[in-house]
Formats: sequence, structure tokens, C-alpha cells
Amino acid sequence: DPDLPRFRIAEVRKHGADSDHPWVIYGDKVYDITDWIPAHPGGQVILRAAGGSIDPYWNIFTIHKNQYVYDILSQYLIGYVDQADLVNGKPAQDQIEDPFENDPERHPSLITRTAKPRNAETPSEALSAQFLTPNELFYVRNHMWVPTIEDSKSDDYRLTVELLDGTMKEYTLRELKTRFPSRKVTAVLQCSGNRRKHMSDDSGRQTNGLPWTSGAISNASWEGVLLSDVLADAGFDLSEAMSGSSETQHVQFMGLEAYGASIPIKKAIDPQGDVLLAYSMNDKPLPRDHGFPLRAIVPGHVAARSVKWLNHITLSDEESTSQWQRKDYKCFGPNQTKVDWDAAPAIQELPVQSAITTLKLGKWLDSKIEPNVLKNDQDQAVTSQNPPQQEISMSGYAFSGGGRSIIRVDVSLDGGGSWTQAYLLPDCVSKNGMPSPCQGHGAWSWKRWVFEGSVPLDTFKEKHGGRPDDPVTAAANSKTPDSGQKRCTTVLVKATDDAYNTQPESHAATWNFRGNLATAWHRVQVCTDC
Ligand code: MTE
Ligand code: MO
Repeated sequence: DPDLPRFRIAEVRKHGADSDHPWVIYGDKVYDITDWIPAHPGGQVILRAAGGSIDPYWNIFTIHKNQYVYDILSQYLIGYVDQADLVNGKPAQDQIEDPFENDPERHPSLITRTAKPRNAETPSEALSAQFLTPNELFYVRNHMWVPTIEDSKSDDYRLTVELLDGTMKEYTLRELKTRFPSRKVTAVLQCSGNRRKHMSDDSGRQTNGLPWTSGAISNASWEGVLLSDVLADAGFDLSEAMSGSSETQHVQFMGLEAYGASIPIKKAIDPQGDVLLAYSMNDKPLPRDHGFPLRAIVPGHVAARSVKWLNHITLSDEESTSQWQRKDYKCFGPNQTKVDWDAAPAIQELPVQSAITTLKLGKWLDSKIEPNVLKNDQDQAVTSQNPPQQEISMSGYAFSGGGRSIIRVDVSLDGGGSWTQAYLLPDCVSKNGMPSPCQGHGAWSWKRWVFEGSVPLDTFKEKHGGRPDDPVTAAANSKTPDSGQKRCTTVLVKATDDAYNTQPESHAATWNFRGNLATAWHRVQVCTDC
């Protein structure tokens, strides 16, 4: 409609989130979204864009790139951006807000996979160097920007709890901290995409999603209040739920930037489930990247359920309707690429996982003539000569979901032909009168393992299964020139949990197009030029 008015961008800016009539720009059009806000499925988050362009947000929430969304928006058209503010028919780039401009500073050692939104993995050495991952090296998985809550206002931060019958109760963070007993739980968070790159590299098949290696996992001590305490206070009948007769089946969590996910009520009320509303990480306030000032911690479950910047909890008879609950975090068969999302359950408890995170080659041990006495048919003693041996040392982590502990880590130095066991570090044991650093009712933390051994020269022959661009592989081979002489072997690790679940041998067997739950044996190629 050419008769509609034209607005300067400076005018649009006056219609920000706090105004009575918030406006947004989409392309070169101006909309008054006042009437849309109460009906917007993502709730108030749409106000993030008020006073400026909605385009960069819709590039993040790609669900909006649909005709029906454009149709809704078109009802609210009030005018156009003035020609004076347009370049090639659009607001100039420097006029468009960067949704990520208030994201926090990050530690330079984190390995960035995407900068906006921030997705970064823990460097491999740091994965096994300490039992508790330092906050600044804890992996970061953000789908959107990092919401800004001022430190001074964090005690007034509000959490709303909504019961199935619509009853709502609000808590400030101050109330949560003072009215409920605080609990500490030591727990791993692992992204469902951890080791996705290994899955695509080993199977030779592409997957959708971020190409994480082994560092989308970390371990920390979390402090907060029990979700079940807060639910009971809000009026939820825990004993009815325990008896299995409650209509409430799911606890939905919503973050400030509209990320959402849910967990089954069974986990939420399990007295041994240790589900926290956490405000502290390794005895410090939650860092902004990890959900400041409040997040859910769901130990033993995929980290996608541990919603950050938590501001709304809804008890429901159905799962969260978010794409992160109903879609993305599910697995299908290796042959299934066009799927019925509803046909598979959302990932909750994690399967068993392990990885090699450091690998060093040491000295060559000289060949020794040992009287290796064998009995042959003729009952004659034979003497064999042992070949030289290459010293090797490795470390890594192993973890299983659902509170299942790791009972064994097996290592092979010859591609899976023979096996030996790694040593599990006694991290969760009290030492010198100090209490154990592990708190909670399940094996929620990882087990770190170390291995020292040697590889006989004649093992170095095969050349398969390696990933030259994997950081662990690259470090292990940095001293070996790429000459034609090279001979290689594959060292690998697998773990077993206390239900005797173990990892699959190949990624090809568990390949799924989203690249979730890449848990196959972790293989690292090691080469020698001897
Ligand atoms: N919560 C919110 N609000 N927004 C998010 O993007 N990402 C989820 C989960 N909770 C996410 C979130 C996913 S997929 C993971 S793996 C973990 O947070 C990552 O937690 P971390 O960044 O503290 O390691
Ligand atoms: Mo994740």
C-alpha cells in the first residue's frame, strides 16, 4: 500500500520493548506488533527485536521463514522505512542490531565451532586434566544470544511455576536461595552432538549439526535447590505423582531467549534424581554463558534438557512443544533420512560414552632377547626375540547416563585385535580427611582414566580408521614426518557401565542423519616411520 507513511529508523527506535506500541522492521516494512505479543507462540521474546529489525532474529529462529508467519505479520503493517535510511531496498547493515553484541567475553582456549551463536568445545587436554572442568573452559552450547541480567538485579530475577490447572506461583531468586535447602550435585553435561565429527568422518556420511569432536562434554559441581522442593511448594502433589496417578507427565522448562525442553515427571520427583534449579557452578555464580542467574541441571540426561536462563516451568500432560524436544534431539536408523519425528522418543538418559583426550608416544624400548620358553609339539624349547616397543601413554574420560557408573575402560593398541584395561582415577573417593568432591545420588560425573603401555614395532602396519584432522590424532603424530615410510596402528577405547551396556564398534552402525549420540569406539591413528 503506497499510501502508508514512511518512517525514519530513528522513529522506529522509539518503539522499543518498553514502549506502549512496540514496532519492528522486516525488510523495508514497519509493523506495530502490540497486538501480536500476547498471541506470539514464543512469548515475550519477540520484544527483543522491538525498535529495530526482526530479520537477524528470524535468521536464528528459522521456524519463522514460513508463509503463514509472513501472513500473520502482514496484518500489523503500518508503513515503510524512509528511503533515506535504505540501501538497496533494505536498512543499512550498520542500522541492524547484532543480536549477539552483548554476549560475554570467552576464554581464548575454547575451540570455537560457531561464534554467533556461541558454540565452543573444551580443549582436549583440559578434558582429562581436572575432574571438575574450570568454568571458563566448560564447553558452551548456545542456540541463541546470551540474555543479559545485571548482577545487581539477579536476586530479583523471577521464576514462574505453572501447574497443570493453570495455577501460577512466582519466586525470586532470593526466595529460592533463602526458603529452600541448598544442594550440591556434581554432574557431567554432555551435548547429544558430542563426537558428531567422529561419526561423519568414520562412517564417511555427512550429518547435520555442529562438527563437535570429543569436547562437547564437561563436569562441574552445581549448587541450587531441588526442583521437587519447589514444585511441592508451588502446590504440586508429589505423593500423587509418586504413586503414578498424576495427570502431570512432564516438566517443561523455558529459558529467557525462548529455548525450551522438558523432562518426564518421574525424573523430576525421583528422590534420587537430583534435578536442580542451579545458581552456582564450581562454587562461583553461574557464568553468563552457562545460564546466569538460574538454570536447570538434569543429571544423567542429555544436556539439552538442562535449560539455561530458566524463567518459566510448566507442568503438563505433554512434552515441551519446542523443536529441541519434538525434533532435533532424536535418533533414527542409518537408512532413515526422511523421518516421522513423532515416531521416536526424545533423547533423555544418555548411553555409555568414552574418548581418548591425550595421547603421547614415548621412547623406543630396545629389543631384548628374552628366553621366551614355549612348548612345541616336539617338546623343544624355542627362544623368540621380542621386537622393539614404542612407549605410549593416554588419558581420557568415560561416562554413562541415568546415574549408571563406569565399571571398566578397555584399550586396544592394535585396532581392536587385543585388549587391556585402563586405570580408573579414584576421583570420587575422600582423600586425607577431605570429603569426596562427588555429591548426589547417582554416578553423575565422568570417570577419568589413564593408560600406560607399549606397542610392539610389528603392530604398526595397518593404515585405517584415523582422522588426520582430529586434534588428538594430530598431536600424537606431530613428530612423525609425512613420509612414505610411515606405518600406523589404531589405538582405541571403549567403556562399559554397571548395566553392562557398552559402546558400539562402528559409527556406521549407529549413524543417524542428525549425528546424535555418536558413541562408537574412539579410534586414534598412531604412526611411526621406523
Ligand atoms: N538452554 C537455553 N536457554 N538455551 C540453549 O541454547 N542449549 C542446551 C542446554 N540448555 C541451551 C540451553 C544444550 S543443547 C546444551 S548441550 C546445554 O545447554 C549446554 O550447556 P552449557 O553451554 O552450559 O555447556
Ligand atoms: Mo546440546
